[in-house]
Amino acid sequence: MSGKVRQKTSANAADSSTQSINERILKECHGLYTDPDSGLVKIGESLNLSLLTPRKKITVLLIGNHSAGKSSFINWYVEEHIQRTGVAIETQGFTFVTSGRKRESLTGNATLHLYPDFEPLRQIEGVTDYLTTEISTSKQKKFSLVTFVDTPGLVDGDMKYPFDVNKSILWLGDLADLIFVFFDPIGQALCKRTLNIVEALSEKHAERMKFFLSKADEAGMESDRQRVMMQIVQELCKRPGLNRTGFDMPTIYVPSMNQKQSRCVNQIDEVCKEIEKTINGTIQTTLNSLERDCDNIAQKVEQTIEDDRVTSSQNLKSRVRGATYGFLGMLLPFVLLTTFLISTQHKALKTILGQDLVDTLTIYLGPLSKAWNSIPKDYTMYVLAAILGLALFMLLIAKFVSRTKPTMSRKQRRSLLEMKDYVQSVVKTKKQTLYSDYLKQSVAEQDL
Ligand SMILES: Nc1nc2c(ncn2[C@@H]2O[C@H](COP(=O)(O)OP(=O)(O)O)[C@@H](O)[C@H]2O)c(=O)[nH]1
Ligand SMILES: [Mg+2]
Repeated sequence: MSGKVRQKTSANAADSSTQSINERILKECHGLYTDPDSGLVKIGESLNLSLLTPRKKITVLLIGNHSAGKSSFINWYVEEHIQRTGVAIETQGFTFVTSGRKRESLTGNATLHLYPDFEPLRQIEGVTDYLTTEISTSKQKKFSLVTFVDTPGLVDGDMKYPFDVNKSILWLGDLADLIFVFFDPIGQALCKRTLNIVEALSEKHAERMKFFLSKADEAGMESDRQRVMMQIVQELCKRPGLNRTGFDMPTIYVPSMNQKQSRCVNQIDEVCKEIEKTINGTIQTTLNSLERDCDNIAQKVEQTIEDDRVTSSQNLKSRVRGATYGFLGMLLPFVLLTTFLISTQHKALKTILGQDLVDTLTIYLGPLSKAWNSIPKDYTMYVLAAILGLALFMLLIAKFVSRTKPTMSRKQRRSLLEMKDYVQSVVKTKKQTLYSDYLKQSVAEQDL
């Protein structure tokens, strides 16, 4: 007996330790993205890369008819009476059930602050007033890694919801990692509204959806249960949007509610397994995305530096070209003016340049200055103006071709390289450690 107890305790200890490893992995990954100084999101922004921050928990959306046992399931999972059960349809809204440091209830506004991803829900009129968050301190099962979203019970008929339920659920479905559909044998198991929503959701998220026959203990004898299942599956198969080859539908019930002592098989553990599977999948995806994002950042840094190098060399070419045109633009009027002055034997020239220089220039520029004499006197002004115009034009070209593009400062380049170094060494090493922690733990789990 004592052996059994010890075995159980050690299993529990292993469970809580693995839970904390997974929790830690997701938290640390989240931290690597959101750190205000060196977070990957911030680094990404500076490189024009938009990176998605991984979530710390998975989101499980529960949908089903009114009274299908959704809230009771959450209470069973969390092992705390958080959600009121058997509630009237009119008062039902959406409840986020999550773990935290203290028991607390949040209003719609606070909920949207806590879950910024869900902020667009505000656009659906009236929803905010029907949103709440229940924070529980429970650490049961994998609750510390799960956020349940309990939805209003669905019914057919004239029931008026104070907001657009269908739209809200479809919208929540986009953000959920898992969508559990509860069909119960007694209630309106085949409520049209539920089937419509299920069909619409499965068009986009078929692989995330899992169906369960809830409150299976109330289904009566095995034959009755089979009939109910058949009916549900038949209804589902009628829906073209739900083109699945088969419907796996474990039968579940909250053990403590089995008042009639039904001997029906309870596959409620399947639900827990689905949750665990999704958590493990999320951890792997998160770590893989972390690696990919690091590679993308490093690549982008290299690309940016290469682009900058190309720009720098283009800038250098532009400068050389600009200087050449500029030099020509300056030289042309100087040469021509000098030749002109030489040709006119201007005195000022001698005073400015001195006799020797004028003599040298006369030797070199003599032939050109002779050209001036062939121009009729009346036209010299025009020719001069044209030459000056040409020179001005050259200077304009010089200005135009010497335009440069901005390049990085040395400091900027250094900080880029630091980023690359950071993601390639620090973050990747961290990722490696987290991955091996995860694998060690999951292999150990299988050994148990
Ligand atoms: N026998 C039995 N009753 C259940 C089970 N789950 C819930 N109920 C009862 O069914 C009623 C509706 O449950 P609730 O969780 O509020 O359903 P919801 O509307 O889907 O949230 C409540 O009176 C529960 O006590 C179950 O597994 N077995
Ligand atoms: Mg409920």
